Amino acid sequence: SHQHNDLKRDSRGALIVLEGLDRCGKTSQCARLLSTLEGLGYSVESWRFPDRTTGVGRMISSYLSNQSQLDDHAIHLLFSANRWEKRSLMEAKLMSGTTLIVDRYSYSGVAFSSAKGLDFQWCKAPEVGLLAPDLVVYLDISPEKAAERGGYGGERYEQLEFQKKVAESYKKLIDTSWKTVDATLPIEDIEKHLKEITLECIVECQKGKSLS
Ligand code: T5A
Ligand code: NA
Repeated sequence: SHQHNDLKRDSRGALIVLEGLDRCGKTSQCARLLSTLEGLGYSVESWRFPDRTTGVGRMISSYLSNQSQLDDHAIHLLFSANRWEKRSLMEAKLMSGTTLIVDRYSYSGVAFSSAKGLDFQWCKAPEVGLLAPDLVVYLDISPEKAAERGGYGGERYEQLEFQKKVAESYKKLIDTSWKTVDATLPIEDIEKHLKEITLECIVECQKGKSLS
């Protein structure tokens, strides 16, 4: 019917973010969630930050792989700029009805930089004005357990002592709106849980919750 078409056109996609320590399983779960939602007929895309494909992203990638050195503040602002350069495209996708599953977002920016000792509020400031997620899922794993997974690959932050500090920073960021999932469960169990909570969120957004 006419009304049905209007509803469809007006409904927007959901901005869903997965966060956690290195090796918590975000990338595996994003891929599974993408195919699950596609299978259900949803318009959905999988994104990740850092997006290493842009000019800024290449600077970040070079830093993470220890091929370049940067002041802690400078790299923090590059991570943030990497989100800002994608903001308008993200907004357009969401408004056109596409759900975005995002592997890391502003919270990673704040958690990792503040774990180096940078001021917490200073770290948050450049993120103000980016799109607010409709759902943040924290894949919860201890730094010790994460370190056992497939071995760290040697990127800059993949060290147990540093990851312990990142875990502490995340504890300061988590609020009641986040959903925490035990990341040590079998992959299939986490997948099932994520499917349930993301579907709930997508339905809410389709009902017309405005994008903040
Ligand atoms: N960063 C990022 C900042 O400092 N500031 C920022 O603003 C942003 C956005 C790069 C680094 O940049 C930092 C954070 C990072 O240190 P990245 O490229 O996203 O970020 O790298 P990671 O997030 O660290 O990606 P990883 O590949 O290390 O971890 P994932 O994606 O969490 O984990 P995944 O899915 O690849 O799984 C890791 C291993 O565990 C196994 C998998 O098979 C794999 O071997 N696994 C499980 N094993 C048992 N049980 C389960 N449930 C499992 N799930 C996965
Ligand atoms: Na990593």
